[in-house]
Amino acid sequence: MGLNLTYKILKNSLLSGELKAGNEICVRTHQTLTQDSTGTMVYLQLEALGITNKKTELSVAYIDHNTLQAGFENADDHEFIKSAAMKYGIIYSKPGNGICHQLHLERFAVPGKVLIGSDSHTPTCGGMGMIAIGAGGLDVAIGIAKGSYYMKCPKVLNVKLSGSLKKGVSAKDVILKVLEILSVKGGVDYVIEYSGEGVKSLSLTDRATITNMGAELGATTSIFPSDEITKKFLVMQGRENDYIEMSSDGDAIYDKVIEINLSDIEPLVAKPHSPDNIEKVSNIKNMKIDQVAIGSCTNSSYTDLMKVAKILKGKTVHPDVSLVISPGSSNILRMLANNGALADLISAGARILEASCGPCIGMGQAPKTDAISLRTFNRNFKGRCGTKSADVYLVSPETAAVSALKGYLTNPMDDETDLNITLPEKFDVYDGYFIYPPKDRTGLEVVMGPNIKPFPINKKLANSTDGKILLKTGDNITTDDIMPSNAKLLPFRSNIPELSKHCFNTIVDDFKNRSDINDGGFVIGGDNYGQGSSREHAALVPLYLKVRVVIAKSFARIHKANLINSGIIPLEFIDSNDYNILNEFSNIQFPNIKMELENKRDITVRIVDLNKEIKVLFRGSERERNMLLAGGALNYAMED
Ligand code: MIC
Ligand code: SF4
Repeated sequence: MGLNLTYKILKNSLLSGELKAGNEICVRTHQTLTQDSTGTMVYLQLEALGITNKKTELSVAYIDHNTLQAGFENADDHEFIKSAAMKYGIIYSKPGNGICHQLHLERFAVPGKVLIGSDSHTPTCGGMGMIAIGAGGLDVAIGIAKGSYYMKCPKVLNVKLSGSLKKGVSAKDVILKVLEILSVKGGVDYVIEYSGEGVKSLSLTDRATITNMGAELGATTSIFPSDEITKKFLVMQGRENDYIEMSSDGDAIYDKVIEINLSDIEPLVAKPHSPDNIEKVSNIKNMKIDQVAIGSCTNSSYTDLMKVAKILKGKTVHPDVSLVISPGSSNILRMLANNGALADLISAGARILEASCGPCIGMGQAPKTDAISLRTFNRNFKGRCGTKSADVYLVSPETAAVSALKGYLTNPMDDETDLNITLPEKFDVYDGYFIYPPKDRTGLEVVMGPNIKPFPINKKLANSTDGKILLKTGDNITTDDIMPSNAKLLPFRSNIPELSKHCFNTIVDDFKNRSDINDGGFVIGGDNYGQGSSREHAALVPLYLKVRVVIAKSFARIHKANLINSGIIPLEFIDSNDYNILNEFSNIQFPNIKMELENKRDITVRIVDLNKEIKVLFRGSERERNMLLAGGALNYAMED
């Protein structure tokens, strides 16, 4: 029987374990990427691991999130990351060069290889036919140090595409369609593999838009075959030698198949406050908008921005709308400048930001109170834009641009502009923003400013533990809820004590206080607890606040790995009705937690106030159990 593309690459990269869905496997990490908001932790952890050299073929440290330098903190972080990159043989991408995923796709992604990145949208490079997985910082640090990555062998869901997109409909609408079908948890434990005739009608950056936002499905990653279109993109980037053709075998088997005819898709929108809350643009009438933001790792390619420039050319943005545009890379921005498209954008009244994440992570451009903001981004979680009362709608660049002109959410299918974009034969590549490590790196030391504080490390697991339930949450809690991120907080990504004052602040304002009074305790969650970002701060900060266990109905993949890495035990309900009897501020006890975990038994929870016992369970590998017993991944790695 034939292999699908996912298993072909995993097989070629397998270091240990059996390729069987659900098993733990260890794969070779050919490449890693970090960005600055998670990167400081990665390099602090590399320091703690005491290595001297990276074990990957290529590692890149990007600066793209914390580029607003309102104080010394972000600049200190950049300097620290640069010095660590030079010390360990890692390429450093200066601020202003662009968004890590867009840059990696343009300059480094190689079909058939494995990339691990400390950012949940690392799957963007799956558009290039590589296995590209988002992971917590410590897993990436270990990936750099050892050249390997442990993961749960995924199931593979095949999305078979036929037809081609109608004018005004774009790749963003395709992934919004997939989100409508599968929901924010429909991809959990799967790699989403695209195939079929329809694939040929999608450009490389269209494919990257789709794999990028596969993160919102909870998927391990998403992947497209590497074909003539991939080759054309690599030739354009002057990287034709990186091309190899890769696709699934004709008789490949999949765990699940869904079919989508691209010709049936209409422009779609994800309504507040979840990327799977999908509606047709044509069904929302008379929705006045205040802000339009175009960019992010989902939709900031040359083609996307050229389409926007064509729509805006010779017209003026509606007087009540603020339009901001952040290009994906410095090369894209320079090409727009050289071909006149940048002038078209500015003449229409757009505000041009530097090539970075910008408003996507609340780094400026927070909209006004109660605003309606249309964004070409990938997440519209409440408060993420920096304004709690704002409603964010996720749309394609075409929908965003026509709506910015009209002042209302508008269907781009009604716009007459010719949206055919001819790609240049050669990208205008300038690599000067990349700083390469010197050949002789002896004696290089890292530079740490005063904002860089040590990160918390857990202790070996005790025989028993007890205390209060500090918080009980509902379903689909995001890492933005657990550890919010915005222009005020991002400067403290290397300062856990400072961040801890804001833990769970989108849900309650006094979590730190609750924890301080009770000397830590426990958190109860619903389904898909910890979806969204890869930020391990959502585990490190609770660790600092002495959260010992989280019990949930189910966990999102990266967050669960981050909890285990920090030695916080993620437990799942056996009977989901038990969720209803655990109340905020109840006292609970885990009388035999160590012995039960060691012996793979169900874990006993005694609810003191009700004088009742329930059983919960730990779902994880032997290695993960041992990590929890050791008090987290670092302690475990040191024991090794
Ligand atoms: C995000 O989109 O939420 C981020 C910011 O890129 C995060 C990383 C982080 O929190 O630093 C992600 O997606 O992993
Ligand atoms: Fe940056 Fe936004 Fe992409 Fe995260 S989702 S990497 S914040 S552009």
